[in-house]
This record gives sequence, structure tokens and C-alpha cells, in this order.
Amino acid sequence: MRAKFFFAVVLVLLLIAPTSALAASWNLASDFAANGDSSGPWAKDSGGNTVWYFKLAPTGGAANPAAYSSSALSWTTTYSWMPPGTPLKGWARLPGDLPHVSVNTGATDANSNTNPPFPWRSGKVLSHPMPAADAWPYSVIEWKSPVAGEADGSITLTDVDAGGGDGFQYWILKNSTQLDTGTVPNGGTVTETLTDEAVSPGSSIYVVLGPGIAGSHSWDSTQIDMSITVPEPPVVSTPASSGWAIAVLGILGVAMAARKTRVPARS
Ligand SMILES: [Ca+2]
Ligand SMILES: [Ca+2]
Repeated sequence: MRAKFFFAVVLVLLLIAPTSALAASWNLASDFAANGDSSGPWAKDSGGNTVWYFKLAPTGGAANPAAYSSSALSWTTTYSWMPPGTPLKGWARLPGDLPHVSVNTGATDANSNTNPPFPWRSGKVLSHPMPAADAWPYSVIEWKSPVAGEADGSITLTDVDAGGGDGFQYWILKNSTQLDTGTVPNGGTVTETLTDEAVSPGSSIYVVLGPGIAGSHSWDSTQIDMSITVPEPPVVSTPASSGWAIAVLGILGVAMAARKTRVPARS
């Protein structure tokens, strides 16, 4: 009888226990800052890498993942528009360092040596396109899902170089499906959210950055904040459910105590 009682207690605990943490999360900037190097896994293309990829898109191919390529990108830690010694790393087309997708790994914000300077915040990813007339104007960030589930995410693009220019264009895709596109004026910002986007291993979310509406890439340094969670965050145990758990355990405890203290009836 005692074994059955403890089995019942364990069963109740399993039923009312909060869902274990199953969510997997990725953050472009912190993942890149902590792990990125020339060999991946936060590298420019496939070849054994896992989640983050950096590519370029050709003229007319901003929303066509089949046309994306990383072949022109090289690993770099120096940028002609940043002071020497600034702790940066990323992928860029050399020489000229544009387009690029790179991260500031320093503990402090940095400023460019352009006039006027633009800020490159500590721990943040910047990207920069080329003019629309270039053969490969667009920089591409790809998140390739290693898991199946429903992806929630946030993607914020901010023009950090407000010295001039026509702002930037962007595209958000899941695989070959365009989820959204838009233009952002000079100095502007936009946030796109992902909600319950079904993904499976190999599914991709793309963020594509291009020059502005007039095709100019001047003053187009763009901060990209991007995070994705799959599957959705687990349900957290509430105080109410904890209260029920205590109540159920209390009832079971009282029942056991009563069983122990009950005096057998005399015959
Ligand atoms: Ca522009
Ligand atoms: Ca600008």
C-alpha cells in the first residue's frame, strides 16, 4: 500500500511540475562576438557550419536565396573607416571592406574615423551594403535552423550613420518566401518580428540589407540586432499551480497519516 501511495505522489508531481526548459535561443551579436572566427561555426557559408551564415546578393537577387553567394567574402579584423586597433572581426569583400557583416568585440563603444563619425556600439553587429549599381550590392545574414519547431524572433535594423544619404532597404525571408521588405530613411530604425514561423532543420531566415531608395550606399552603416527562439518559450509554473501542488500534497499527506493512525476495529 505504501508503494502505491508514493507512486501516486510521484505521478502527481510529474503532472503538476512546470514544463522543463525546451526553448533554444540564438542572438546574432552575442553569438558572433563569442564564437565567430574564420573557420566558423559563425562563418560565411556552409561547409560544416551550423547556424549563422553571411553572404552577398547580386543585383536583382535581393529576395532570391538561390542567387546568394559568399564566395567574394573574406575574414577580416581591420576596416579602413575604423581606427587601427579597434577590436572588430567579420566578413567583408576586400579591398574596400564593403559589403561587410562584422561585430565589435570590445568592451567599449567605438567611433569611425569618417567625418562625421558614426558609433559602433560595444558587442553590436554592423553591416553595410554597396550601391545598387554594384554587381553584389546586398549583404545577407542567414540563420539556418538546426531544430524543428515554431520560431519567434526580433530583428531590428538601425541606420547608425545619420550624416547623410538615402537610408537603406531591407528584406526578410523564410527560405524563398519573402516575409517583408521596406525602406528606412536616413537615421531611421525598423523592427520586424517573427511569430510562430514553422521551421525544420535546414530552414533559413534571411535578413538582406541594401542601399536606399535612390541606390546610394553612402552613410549606410546599419546596426543589426537579431534574436530567434525555437520553439516558443515553455509555460512557466504559476503561483496558482504551485498552490494546487501544495494542496494536493497536503491532502495526500493527511490521508496517509490517517491511514497510519487508524485503530483496527476489534472483532
Ligand atoms: Ca543609402
Ligand atoms: Ca545613413
